[in-house]
Amino acid sequence: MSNEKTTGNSGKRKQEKGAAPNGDAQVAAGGELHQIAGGQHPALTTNQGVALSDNQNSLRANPRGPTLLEDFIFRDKITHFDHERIPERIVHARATGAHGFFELTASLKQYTTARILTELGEKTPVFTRISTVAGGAGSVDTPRDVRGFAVKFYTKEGNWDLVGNNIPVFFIQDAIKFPDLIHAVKMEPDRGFPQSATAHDTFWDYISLTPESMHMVMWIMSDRTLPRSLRMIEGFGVHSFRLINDVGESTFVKFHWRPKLGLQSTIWDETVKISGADQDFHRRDMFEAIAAGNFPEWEFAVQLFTQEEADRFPFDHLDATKLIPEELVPLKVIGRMVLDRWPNNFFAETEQVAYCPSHVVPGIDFSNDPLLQGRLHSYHDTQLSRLGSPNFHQIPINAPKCPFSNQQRDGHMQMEQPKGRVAYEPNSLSENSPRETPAHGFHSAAVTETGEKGRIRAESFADHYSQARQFYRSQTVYEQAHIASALVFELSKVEHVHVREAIVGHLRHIEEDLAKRVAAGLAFEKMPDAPVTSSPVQEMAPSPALQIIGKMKETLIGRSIGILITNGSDGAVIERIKKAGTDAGAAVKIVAPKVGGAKLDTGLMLAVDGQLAGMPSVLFDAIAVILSDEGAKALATESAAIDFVRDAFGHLKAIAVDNGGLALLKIANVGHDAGVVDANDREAFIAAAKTRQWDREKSVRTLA
Ligand code: HDE
Repeated sequence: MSNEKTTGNSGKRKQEKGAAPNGDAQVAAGGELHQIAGGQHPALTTNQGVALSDNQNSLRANPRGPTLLEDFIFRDKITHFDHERIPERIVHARATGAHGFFELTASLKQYTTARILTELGEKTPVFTRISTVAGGAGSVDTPRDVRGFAVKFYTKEGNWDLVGNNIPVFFIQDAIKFPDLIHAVKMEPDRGFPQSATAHDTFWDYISLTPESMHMVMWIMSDRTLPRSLRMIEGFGVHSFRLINDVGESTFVKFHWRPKLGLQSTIWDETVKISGADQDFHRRDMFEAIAAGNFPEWEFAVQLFTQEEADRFPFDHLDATKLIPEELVPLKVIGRMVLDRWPNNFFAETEQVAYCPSHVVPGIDFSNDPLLQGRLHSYHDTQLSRLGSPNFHQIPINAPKCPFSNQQRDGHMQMEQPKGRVAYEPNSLSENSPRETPAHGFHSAAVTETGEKGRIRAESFADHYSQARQFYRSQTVYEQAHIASALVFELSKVEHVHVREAIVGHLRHIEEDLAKRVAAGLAFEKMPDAPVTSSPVQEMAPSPALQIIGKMKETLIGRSIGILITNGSDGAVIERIKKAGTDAGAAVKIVAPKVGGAKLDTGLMLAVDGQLAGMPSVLFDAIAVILSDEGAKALATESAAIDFVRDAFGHLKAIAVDNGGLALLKIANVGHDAGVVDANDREAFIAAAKTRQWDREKSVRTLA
């Protein structure tokens, strides 16, 4: 058959040959390369390797007639397409992933045999996936939500998955409660909303009946759940694990990731607006950082402690609603992780990666934390239905990079072709089949377990409020106000008054003042009773390490500055601000009413990075507004320009202005404080841009 098929319109037909738009010849044959459009292109084939002569027209009985069932090329393509999606993760569906490496800088040889924790300077490849929890795969990057922080280390002794979160504690103490917690937070089943939000009745109803969640509630109502960038979050293994050394002794360990760029969060109103301006805010930020060679980096640290030390803690470390304050057990930094490569393919890697907390290597073991124990089952189980086969470990992103071999056989999508007649162990028929390695193989910690069998929660798990109080009291006044306001916001979305009251009742155990602020924010006429608790609240010393503001670094590295200009703006001032920002490490972007550019006072047409309506100030950490008088006048009736400056001020950002910029601020009724500086005082602008103007907040919004 000729390559020139009849479509009934020969002029259109030529255009539809999209693969060769310039009309170069395309003669396909399986597996061969062909010269098309000046490049070497492989032939387009079916999955059986048969070359396609036409990828634009299905086979029809006549040019305008029915499509034929015979068209195996159409069916090959469409059937595969119909099956492109796999079930998304029940939780943590939305994520950003990247490759990188882990490098050990201090050996833990005394504590463990795991080579990844003892071989100094070794670079171990990793794949890290950072996720939100509640939303579906297509949800926005910036809801108020916990971030998952999962790292797969491809060690020489097998894969080790550290599947943590950006918050060091969790909602519940026992894995059997997890399905209820998740059903409560996910969209309500009768109405199918809200997508990815805790601000609704079923979530707070469940929480009000689950006092063990109160410590986690303080964390999720803090700005920890509103990260400025995934590069600016901490990661925590949450549970206690064990390390086992060469003489079989075990030590408890908690794992921590600390971002090199410091911690930073956004303001709630800013977060809401970012969700509208850029639904992929975090994914894009990570993508652009890696593409620019600004590789995200974290320190890896451990808290090590013995059973005897644990026995003296004023809480049970096996309870995942508790953390070990850094002041009690200091962090020891032992390594770093750098993410330096974006995946080639989102589905193949970020979607198909399968983390399981049960993936550990010799020298690392589990504690008895009942939440961890449940997770050891759940993740492997979920991968079986998500990836559809017990052979998911053979998918390249999941396969160990060290040799692996056993007598497991067959199953869906088996990629391996084991040789020989032996598929069992022990055997005497094969010289070279895999055998146990008692000396170096995986050993569990030899611990003695005693006690009564039963569905019993340990008495040591009964204290639900002390660490919640410690967290709240450790925050700066600004952060406390954000927590109180977040509670008012969320509970204001709850329709059932008894649920609002029950939560405020719990807050009374945490901090009476917090309860009062929230009650006032909800316009309660009288304070609800606090629930009965069997465990008195303990006073624990405040831990400044629990703040965000205390851990924010005064730097512009990893941050961005937006300069708003119009026709007639002062080119020299723009250039100097841009240089000052770039020299300080910021990414500087120019925003103008038209994407094609703006004609400066010099007559030069300056290229811009974004159009005003599509690049609001919520996408920047600080702004400069450099306008001619006419420019300021023109923007006076432009709501995107008014919002640009008003939001920057409302989100406590530094603003540099020239005369035109100042005029716009006046039109927008934006105030003037230490964070609003003359564009010629670049030093003052850069200093103000490195932080947020916290004191300004009381002048721009009513906080609880
Ligand atoms: Fe998960 N969790 N989880 N979780 N979790 C999943 O596994 C589960 C918990 C965490 O990027 C699921 O592969 C149970 C704590 C992360 O692919 C599922 C319990 C922590 C990710 C599951 C918990 C986490 C998951 C869904 C209560 C912090 C995303 C898809 C005992 C330490 C990993 C999947 C990725 C994902 C179960 C609680 C972190 C259903 C039963 C605590 C980062 O298996």
